[in-house]
Amino acid sequence: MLDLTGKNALVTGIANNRSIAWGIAQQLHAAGANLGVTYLPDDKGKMENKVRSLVEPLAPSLFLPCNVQDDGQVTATFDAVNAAWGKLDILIHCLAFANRDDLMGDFSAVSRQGFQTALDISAYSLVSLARGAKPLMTSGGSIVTLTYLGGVRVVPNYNVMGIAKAALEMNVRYLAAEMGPQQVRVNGISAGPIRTLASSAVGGILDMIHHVEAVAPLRRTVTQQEVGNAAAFLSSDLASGITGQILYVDSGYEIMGM
Ligand code: NAD
Ligand code: 0WE
Repeated sequence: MLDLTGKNALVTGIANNRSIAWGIAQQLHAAGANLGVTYLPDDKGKMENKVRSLVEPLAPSLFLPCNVQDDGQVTATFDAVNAAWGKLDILIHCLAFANRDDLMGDFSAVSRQGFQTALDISAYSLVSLARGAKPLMTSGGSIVTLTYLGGVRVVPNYNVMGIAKAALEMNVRYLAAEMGPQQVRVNGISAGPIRTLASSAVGGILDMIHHVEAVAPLRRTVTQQEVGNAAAFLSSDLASGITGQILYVDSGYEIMGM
């Protein structure tokens, strides 16, 4: 049985009720985990209020602002985890960002600044969050991040995000090798396209979803709940022998060549 009772789980990347991180948080909660939630703070506190009321039914024991571009906020997040829990078992990294203009047109048009922003928020953040989590994962642990096929193959318009996901997936392997001796496992889930805040802002996402529905072995897209179930599995002792892997939760789309 999938049992996460007694485990402390920190979930990043919840923006609204369509977020993949929200699907993951619900499954971790259902499996009995004690939750901490971080959100991306904005000037007016709108995101804070929205996420706070969304996650209320899951009764998180920590609710913290964490903009991963701010090292101070990352440090403060793990200081708060240490103070409240003393130990961390599960870290969910479920965030990404590139400038909208860089997700259309010629890939080669990306600026140095745009490249740095995408790689900073979408890839380096796994390194900084893992570094913060490492000393708190004193009885082993599990780190799970979200990636996409566009980091392995060319997907039109995914552009600089593809390079960021390639870096993210390599981060998974280097972090898994480093943290394995202390029984911290690091894995990625490569999800098929799902309608979320991030993906809906992208032109043509519906066409991509229809393409998956037509050609993927399961002839449908995946849900946030299905990704959440895979994340709960990877976070649990059922996956105790699995580290450094990318698990495709994509209705089988990745295996197809035609
Ligand atoms: P989403 O918009 O719900 O989540 C993206 C999150 O990133 C938001 O919560 C946002 O607040 C957060 N974020 C952005 N910049 C940040 C920063 N500087 N600091 C902290 N947080 C920041 O969209 P989603 O689709 O649920 O995306 C979650 C993850 O899933 C991303 O890594 C994305 O690449 C990945 N993914 C999405 C799909 C898809 O089709 N939706 C498919 C595969 C992988
Ligand atoms: O990782 C993602 C989404 C990443 C994303 C989306 C946005 C839109 C709004 C990162 N940054 C931004 N910045 C914004 O301003 N996905 C896997 C979903 C996605 O995005 C695509 C896709 C798919 C699938 C972009 C182009 C092509 C396909």
